Amino acid sequence: MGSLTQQQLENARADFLEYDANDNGRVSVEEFTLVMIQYLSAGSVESLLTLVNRDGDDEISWEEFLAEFYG
Ligand SMILES: [Ca+2]
Ligand SMILES: [Ca+2]
Repeated sequence: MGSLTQQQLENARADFLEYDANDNGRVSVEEFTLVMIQYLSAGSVESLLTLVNRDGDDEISWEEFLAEFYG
């Protein structure tokens, strides 16, 4: 994650915020699911969530997002 350029970080941040439907700066598991379910089956979304949401709480933190998609 330390090897990302400033531009990559900005792109990642923009991607992250696209999941944040209620604009509170955090992406809940529900928000993430609502986006992903448009592209993946329910089972695939669930599998993806177990990978991304490493600590198993009810939101995808910025760190979790970066680690999974840009790590
Ligand atoms: Ca949110
Ligand atoms: Ca989490």
